[in-house]
Amino acid sequence: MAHFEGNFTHTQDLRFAIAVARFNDAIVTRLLAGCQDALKRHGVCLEDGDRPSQVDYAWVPGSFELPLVARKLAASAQYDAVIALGAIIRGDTPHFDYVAAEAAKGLAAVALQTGVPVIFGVLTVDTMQQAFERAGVKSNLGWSYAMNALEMATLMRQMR
Ligand code: INI
Repeated sequence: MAHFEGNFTHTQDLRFAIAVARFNDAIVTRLLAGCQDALKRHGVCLEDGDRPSQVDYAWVPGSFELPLVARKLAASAQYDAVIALGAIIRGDTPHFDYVAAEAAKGLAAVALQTGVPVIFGVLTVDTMQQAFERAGVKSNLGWSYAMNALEMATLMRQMR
């Protein structure tokens, strides 16, 4: 009987790409900091030093652009998982709905097309306050996105 389950301990050989949307930068940089903190505390090397960095970054203007860049990263076959970070905050126009729908659909499609886990690290909230609460003022979902990436990356390695 096969039993596949990801873990948070066998992390030393993993490679991650983080695609970061600059829009709502005050929120996204906090998500990124939470994400990096969780990766680092689970043994992932972030900076070139004694060990080569296990994480690369790609910056895009907004969440709408995340799927294209996530696909490029995932298709490169260099990464065990891609983490896409963004923050979409509802305004007075329907713009939110278009951006949020395309980001969600696009990132899901990338994972299915490439077979590489893509973590949906895009906050979709009604207000800036809700965004800050989820980006470090209360909890930091960036941390959870990193844990999701670790779990999926180690799971996929087991299933090879
Ligand atoms: N991009 C975001 O990441 N969050 C938003 O809240 C947002 N809003 O509300 O407009 C947003 N728009 C920019 C969009 O992602 C593209 O960068 C832009 O439309 C150019 O393609």
